[in-house]
Parts: sequence; C-alpha cells; structure tokens
Amino acid sequence: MESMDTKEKVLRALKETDGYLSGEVLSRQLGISRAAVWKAISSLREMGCRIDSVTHRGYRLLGIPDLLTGEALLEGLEDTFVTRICAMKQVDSTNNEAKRQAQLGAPAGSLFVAEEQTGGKGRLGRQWSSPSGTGLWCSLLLRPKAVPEQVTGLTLLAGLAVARSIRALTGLNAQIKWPNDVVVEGRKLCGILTEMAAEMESVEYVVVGVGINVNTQSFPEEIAKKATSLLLETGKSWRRVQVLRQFLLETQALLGEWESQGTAALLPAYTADCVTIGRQVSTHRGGRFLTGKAEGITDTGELLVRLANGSLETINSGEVSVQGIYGE
Ligand code: BT5
Repeated sequence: MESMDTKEKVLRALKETDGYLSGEVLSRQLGISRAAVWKAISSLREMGCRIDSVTHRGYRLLGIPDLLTGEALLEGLEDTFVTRICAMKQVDSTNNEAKRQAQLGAPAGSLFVAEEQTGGKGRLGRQWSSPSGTGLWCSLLLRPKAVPEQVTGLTLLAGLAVARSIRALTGLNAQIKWPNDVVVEGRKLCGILTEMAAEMESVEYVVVGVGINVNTQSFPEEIAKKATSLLLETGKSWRRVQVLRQFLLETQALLGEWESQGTAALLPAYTADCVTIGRQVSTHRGGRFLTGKAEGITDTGELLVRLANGSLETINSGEVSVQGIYGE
C-alpha cells in the first residue's frame, strides 16, 4: 500500500490519541511543518470531521463522518490485494479515472473511489446517477493474465461479491440480475460496468466499476420505480466505508478462485444467487425477438436460454428483460 497523504496521517494520529494532541507534537511525529498540520486539520474539518482545538493543548477528534478516505478504508483490511486507494471528492467517473491512471502505469489493485461523479456512466452510453455522499461509486483496476473472453467473468465476480456483502452486512436478500445488476426485492441497488483494454490475445487491464446506492433517500423520477438503496430497504443509514470494505473482502476471496480456476468455479454460487435463472426472459438480437426460459450460465458468462421450440440459445450481453424484475 502506498503512503497515506498528510491529512490521513493526521487523522490517524488523532484517532490513536485520547484527549488532545498538540500541533507541535503532530508536526514532530509526522515530520511535517506546523503549517502543514494546520492545513490538514482544516481540510479534515471541511470534510466533516469534528475536531476541537484548544490553545496550548492542541487538537482533539470528536467525530468522523462516513468519509471515503484511504485511511478509513484500510482499517480492518489486512493483507489486502488493494495496492493503493485514490479517494476523490468529485470526478467525472471513477471508471474514467481508473483508465487514465492505468494508461499512466497504475498498478493492479488500485482502487478509485469518489464522493460524487459528475458523469457516472452505465453501459451503452447510459447515465449512472451518482450524487454526492449517498452511494459508493468506485472502480477497481486489475491486470489479470487473461484473454478478453474471460473478462466477463470479472463482472459476474463483482456482482457476486456485492450480493454477498450486502447480505452479510444487512441481511437483505440481495440477488443478481444477469449480468451486471444487484437487486433487492426486484429493484436495482447496484450496477456494474466493466471496461478493458486488450489486444486480440491478451488483456492489458480491466476496470471494474461498481455503483451501490447506500444512503439515497430519493431517486430522479426516471429511475424512482426501479432503483433502491440500503437506506430505503432497511430504514437506516449505513457507513459506506463498511460496505466497501466488505465488498473488497468478498472480492479478494473470489478473485483467488477466479485466478486459479476460472469463471467456471464461480458459477454454482453465481447461479444460486441469480434471479434471472429459471425465469422467462426476452431480448432482441439481430432484429429478432427472442424469448424463453433462462436455464444457466456458460463458462464464459453467457446466459443460456431455452426457446419455445426447444433449442438452446446463448446470449452474451445486451439488454435482457426478466419477467417480474424491472426492465430498461
Ligand atoms: C449499469 O449500467 O448498471 C452500470 C453502472 C455502473 C456504475 C459505476 S459507479 C462507479 C463506476 N464509474 C462509472 O462511471 N460507472 C461505474 P446499465 O446496466 O447500463 O444501467 C444503467 C441504467 O440504470 C440507467 O439507464 C438507469 O435506468 C439506471 N440507473 C441510473 N442510475 C441509477 C442508480 N443510481 N441506481 C439504480 N439505477 C440507476
């Protein structure tokens, strides 16, 4: 894990201290100037930390908000596969930032997270509503030794990790709508957008973007009927840091399986959590309208659909509507 920024070091020192910590001690302990300490304190306050200051005694931490700082995220994440955390207040899209940094050589395991996305995106140019402070908008940069066909497996993996995290933390019945949504009671709680840079035969990098509605109270009208949040489902607010940490833990375990055994190893668990399987689904393909019963998922992550005439079709992506679950 790369070094924390000054703000995070100051926050950690304050957290570890009962009572007051003087500016002088802080500057000596951290090897930074008094001015830098003061600047860090003001930006922590700006971020919502409650810090008392008393002349001649110093600073004392009274409360921390649900901030997505690298420091907050790292607590309880030992031996993590995450190599660095880039926590931003605002960005166009964490996926875009991850891709920009990937081009500049950011290592596998880099995590990009933002309080707000001004251009949050879904698939096929769609928008992802990402207002400030209400959700978890993050992207993970991976550099797997894989061929492009295997990358869909990472979307499935992330969906499974989100569904598991939500169930473990909240007890809600989070399920996956193939391929990239996590739903609760038929409403969309989370969307996943996987992007990659690859040659024909090898993947350069993959960005797995995950958006989870955590403390959203209300949604824009266009999605109000199909979207939900942890707050709306449970009636209470949740710490985003905790949700993200749980997601990273689940992801780490699944990544180990995926890297050693491939997507096939995830399918039993994925299928069991997938609301799409066993339901009537329909999609358009090449001007044809297909409808049938979803029967399973292939080793490369495609949906197997039994048509009325008995034949089995493979659907690899695009929009599939599932009876009983919202559609686009
Ligand atoms: C997705 O696309 O569901 C992928 C969403 C990925 C978002 C994350 S956030 C971090 C990272 N950075 C990004 O810029 N993106 C990723 P898709 O299956 O195309 O669904 C998009 C549709 O979901 C929209 O057309 C809306 O109908 C609906 N939608 C938009 N915002 C939503 C929200 N916050 N909650 C639930 N549904 C939403």
